[in-house]
Amino acid sequence: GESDSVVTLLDYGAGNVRSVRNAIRFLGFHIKDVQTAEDILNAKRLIFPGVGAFAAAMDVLTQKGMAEALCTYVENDRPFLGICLGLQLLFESSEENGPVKGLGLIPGVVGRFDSSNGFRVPHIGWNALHLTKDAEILDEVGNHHVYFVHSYRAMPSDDNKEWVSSTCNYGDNFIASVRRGNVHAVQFHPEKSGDVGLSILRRFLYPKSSTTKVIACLDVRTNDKGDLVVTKGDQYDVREQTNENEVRNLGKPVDLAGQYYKDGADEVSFLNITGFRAFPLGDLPMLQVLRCASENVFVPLTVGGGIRDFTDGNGRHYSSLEVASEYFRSGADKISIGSDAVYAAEEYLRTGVKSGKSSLEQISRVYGNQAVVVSIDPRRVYLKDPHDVEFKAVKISNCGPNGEEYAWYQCTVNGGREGRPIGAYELAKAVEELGAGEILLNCIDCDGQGKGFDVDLIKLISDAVNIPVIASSGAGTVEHFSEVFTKTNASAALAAGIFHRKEVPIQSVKEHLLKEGIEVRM
Ligand code: 1PR
Repeated sequence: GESDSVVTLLDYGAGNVRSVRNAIRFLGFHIKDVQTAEDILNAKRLIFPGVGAFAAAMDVLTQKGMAEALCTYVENDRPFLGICLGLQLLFESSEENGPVKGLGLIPGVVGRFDSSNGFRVPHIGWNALHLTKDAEILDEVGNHHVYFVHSYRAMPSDDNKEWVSSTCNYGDNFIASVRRGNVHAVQFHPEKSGDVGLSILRRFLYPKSSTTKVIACLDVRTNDKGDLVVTKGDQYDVREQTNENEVRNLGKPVDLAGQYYKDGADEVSFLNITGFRAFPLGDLPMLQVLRCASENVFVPLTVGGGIRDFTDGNGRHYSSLEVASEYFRSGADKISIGSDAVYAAEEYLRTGVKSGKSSLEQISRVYGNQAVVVSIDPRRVYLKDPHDVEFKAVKISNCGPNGEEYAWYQCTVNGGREGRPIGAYELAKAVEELGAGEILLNCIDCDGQGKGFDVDLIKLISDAVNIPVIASSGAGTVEHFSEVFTKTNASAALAAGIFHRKEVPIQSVKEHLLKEGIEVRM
């Protein structure tokens, strides 16, 4: 829509931002200038070209109430690009005419270059970046140089290292860019750094064109002998249709995860599918699996299952934050919450108030939105008339068994065992409000069928929220992957059975997507 090509620009009139405006327009976007603090909070994506002096900038921002709005916007992990002073202002303070307090979002003090080491100050000119972590928007920089004009800089430290995405050497190794989730800032001027600079702006503005992701998912649970195995549901039923009726066993979690990493999976997910019964911290094998897997898997690892407040047999209470912290300490980059998020969303929709107590809110507040995925387990409920229910219903591509042309998607808890009075649409929007950074969108009807994703469901949800949606359930051929990326706004596609059953290697999926013109990481 129109809002997709609008960029909100925070220009507090202290210097030249014409070149930033020209670059944004050159890339095909319209500019909406920030007039009030509200404009910041309502921005779909915000570029903040800090120009002029630190103190003057903070004065203007504070006077206009924009400093607080900027903090809220950044803390909500909304798409943000700070440029030059726009990076420095995120820190605690600056020595420039200082000390002057900054926005205080990143630990550290901005200080003047030390010219005694023969490096002239200001640092004016082209220089190389040393990437320290995946900065996404810097992917095309490689060894190209970018253009710097500054006398002050922030230095990497233990307190801010989770933010630093690149450094640059000019007498000392200062911070050249930071990134956390959707929040980016660069010390250099991309609008003055030639094509590579424009590529940085383009990657920020067109995040969707940044690569789609193919995720391998391992549903794990203990089998009847007590071994933790990789299993796979057939519409969530993991037991073989044999008279032993044993839990399907598709392999060892650590070995398979390592294999999928080697096969090119962009992410690996573990779902502890009986987590709702067994207590994960008691369930040490899951943590052990995670510790071992994370030694050989160097793409983001997500773990879900059983993340909620818990009281064990001796009455010892564990908060969901403690459970999640244990998973993070054991090597998870993200955790996913299923059942507990349904209850939190129901509560929020009932009261309209964010209690701040749900596992989703607690964990995203401490670890950032980008560390929390909400996994939705919906089942399709066919309708003759969309107004038969109070929940969002859609016209479906394939009629129901009695010719129904509509359906709503009822959420379930406890691994699909219990239906709840809330639809996937309502849940997705509620959990986005409550701080979820991503949605893992399963579909019980399609799970394990190999007949394709539920494109109607995925389109409904990926159009309803601004956070990334991972399509899941039903992948059976490489065409199913290109179909879901062309027909919906899913950012990733997750599959299990097709990989566990060794029907289609991950590489073949990616080669097919590339052939279809869909950008993937090869
Ligand atoms: O409710 O917070 O303890 O989380 C439980 C988690 O375990 C949820 O993410 C839920 O989706 C998952 N889960 C629970 N029971 C099952 C089951 O199968 N009995 N897995 C289960 C659901 C979803 C994907 C699956 C895709 C792709 N499976 O993991 O792999 O549907 O499958 P396919 O490509 O083979 O079609 P909580």
